[in-house]
Amino acid sequence: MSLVFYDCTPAPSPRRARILLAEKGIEYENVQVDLGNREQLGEEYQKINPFCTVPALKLEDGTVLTENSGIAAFAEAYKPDPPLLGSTPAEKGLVATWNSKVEGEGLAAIAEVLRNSSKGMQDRAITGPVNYAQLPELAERGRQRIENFFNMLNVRLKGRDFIAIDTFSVADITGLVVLDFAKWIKTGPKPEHEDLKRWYDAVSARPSAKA
Ligand SMILES: N[C@@H](CCC(=O)N[C@@H](CS)C(=O)NCC(=O)O)C(=O)O
Repeated sequence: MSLVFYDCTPAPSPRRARILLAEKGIEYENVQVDLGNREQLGEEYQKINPFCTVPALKLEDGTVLTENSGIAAFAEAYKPDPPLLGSTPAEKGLVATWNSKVEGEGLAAIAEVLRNSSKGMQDRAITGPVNYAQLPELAERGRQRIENFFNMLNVRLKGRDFIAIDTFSVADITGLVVLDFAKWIKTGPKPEHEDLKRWYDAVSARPSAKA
């Protein structure tokens, strides 16, 4: 039995895992879950992932991993090269720190905007089996947060090729997905964010970015 990856190609969260698996050269069977038709909330998919989200990765022994962090931890142990979570203790700490920052301040801010403002997500402000109403103020706040995030990341990237450490890591994967996801809410780096744009052009050119 091979690995089975539950995916929805246009969505940002499964793309994070696809890029990571591509960097590692890990192969899998791809199963699409139609988020547009709310297939993630259906009985069949809930049997696989009761949290109703993608990505999910089913391992050869039937274990299902339902979080990007878990998929990354599995992949690093399953195929250690190239390391994407850092090699030394300090590197591992830095990668976890920056990945969490990019996820919490970048990805979450954009999701806050989209989920609290788009018509198609009216009762879906938070993922999962329970419906939550939109809070328009969170959408407004998310827009402020993402602009501050771009400023912060531009400062971090001054004189650096990668976000967390001296080599490409999962923090760069999350960052790349955040910048592309920002296009969904029609924002992105400003002309003055030269370091952020230099880094974005370089990571976007990696073959895995197409995964
Ligand atoms: N913590 C999860 C979050 C996954 C997530 O939020 N996925 C979104 C797609 S980007 C989803 O499944 N949405 C389903 C929904 O909106 O109901 C991870 O990153 O692994």
